[in-house]
Amino acid sequence: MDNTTTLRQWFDRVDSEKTGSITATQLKSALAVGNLQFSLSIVQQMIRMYDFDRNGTMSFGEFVALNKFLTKAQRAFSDVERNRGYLLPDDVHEALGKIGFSLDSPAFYTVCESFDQKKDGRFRLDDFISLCIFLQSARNLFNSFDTAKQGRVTLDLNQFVYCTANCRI
Ligand SMILES: [Ca+2]
Repeated sequence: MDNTTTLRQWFDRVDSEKTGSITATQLKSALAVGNLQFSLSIVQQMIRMYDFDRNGTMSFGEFVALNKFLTKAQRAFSDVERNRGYLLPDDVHEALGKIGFSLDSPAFYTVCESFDQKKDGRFRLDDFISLCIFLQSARNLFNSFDTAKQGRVTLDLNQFVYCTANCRI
């Protein structure tokens, strides 16, 4: 999906009640039709990331922004999947690098473990996208605390709880 007309048609189909915006449940089932299985909480996270007017649903403009991110993740996945249909952890590391995430080993392996849905060390496109959505939300949240742009934040317990609750998948 990379042209506006196709996106518009897709969006309008998903917006079955013609409200001009789509909900997390609608988005989840629409992605499932394309064989991408996401948990509702990941889909809610997708919406939160691009819900610029903070109304809890996704307008077409917000959806275009989300789609741009999804396309980027999808390209990184395709670049390294070598027609197997899945990524191994090393490939995940390489693909994440392509979209600008460089994690150290403890962070990387912890994230991999959380998003390896079937616990078989294989990351399908939906696993990989979920992982990217999580990392992007974590980065956005981190940046919102790192106002001095020092790559480091100090949190009190309330802020820490706020962060973990926000990133919980
Ligand atoms: Ca919105």
